[in-house]
Amino acid sequence: MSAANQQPAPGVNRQILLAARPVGMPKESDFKLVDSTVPHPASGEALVRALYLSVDPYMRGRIGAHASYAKNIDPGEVMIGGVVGRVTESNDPRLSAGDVVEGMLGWQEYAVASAKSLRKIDPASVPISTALYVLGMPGLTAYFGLLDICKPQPGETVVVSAAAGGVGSLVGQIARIKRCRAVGVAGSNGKIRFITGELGYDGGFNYRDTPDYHAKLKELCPNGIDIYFDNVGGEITDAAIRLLNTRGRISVCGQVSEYNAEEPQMGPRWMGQLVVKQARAEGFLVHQFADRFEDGLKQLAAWLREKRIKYREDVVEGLENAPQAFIGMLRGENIGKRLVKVAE
Ligand code: NAP
Ligand code: FER
Repeated sequence: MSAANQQPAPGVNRQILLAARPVGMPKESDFKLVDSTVPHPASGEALVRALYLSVDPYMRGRIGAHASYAKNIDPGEVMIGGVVGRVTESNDPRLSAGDVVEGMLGWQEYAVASAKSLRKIDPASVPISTALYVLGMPGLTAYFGLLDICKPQPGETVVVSAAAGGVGSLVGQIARIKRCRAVGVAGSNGKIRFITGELGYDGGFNYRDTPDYHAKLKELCPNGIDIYFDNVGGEITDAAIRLLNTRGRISVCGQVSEYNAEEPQMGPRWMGQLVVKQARAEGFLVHQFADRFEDGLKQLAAWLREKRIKYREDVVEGLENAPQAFIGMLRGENIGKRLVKVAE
């Protein structure tokens, strides 16, 4: 059902709630679409009508049973998530009706939020959806996760997993801007064509039809791996670590291959590789760089303007299709950043 152009009934706020904590891969029945009433902004707040919402892997952690880096969503609560929307009513001098803003407003058509928690977007200078991608959380993740954690040097080889997804698409391009060789791992031949043909990755392979990841990476990285940007964990990571060069760096951005696992996954114990290679693996959360987001966004916007960064959005239409869009992203359906278009 496509409802992107459908006007909501006046006063009705359609919302998607978590219905049940998923076990393993989430199912559509773990979510519930409900009608609620449109809230009113109090002093210092604005009412925002959602235009795009983002579905991201971190949400799997937030709806799960285990404690994460932030409070989990309980069944009955509105799904969290980043949204770009239009202010329809404001009770704060910083915002006016008609302004386009980005904020953590959740999977719903309308939300109130404090004006200070909303970031104003200039729709004249960039497509508004970029606030959820290149010029938003995933862009900043690629930027700081590669540049700060790994400090790439010209001529180095950078391997990226989930290379055709939102973050991974950008990491390879930033590596190329820093004059590194970029090699990507992704889950289909179409994804490999996308990263090598359109994004400028130097090489890549489809892990779903490659029997020996280590042999393939060795072929694609004849000088070894200096930087591994890890989005997935599991066997791809095991193979990359074996090829790490002395003083190699691993940016542990995510472990999406494990997000639906009910039990901890056991793999080869590779910590010894860090010893003998005098290498470093460092995890990060993008918000640890919040005080430098403005610098990151300025640089990403410049690269976008100069067409040194290309991006693809994978847009699903209709709020009611957000659960399916989210589940499909976890399954690897998306090429580029998956978004949901809620309204024109
Ligand atoms: P994304 O890459 O656009 O989408 C997730 C991708 O994961 C899918 O397209 C799929 O691509 C891949 N995947 C799913 N199951 C997999 C498996 N078993 N093995 C290998 N690949 C699998 O998502 P994103 O938003 O850009 O996020 C990418 C990573 O960054 C995630 O790990 C996320 O948690 C992390 N992240 C971290 C931070 C932070 O602050 N640390 C912030 C944002 C994102 P394939 O077809 O290639 O399998
Ligand atoms: C954040 C820190 C990390 C955040 C998202 C993430 C939405 C994502 C983590 C992951 O995908 O593992 O503040 O805000």
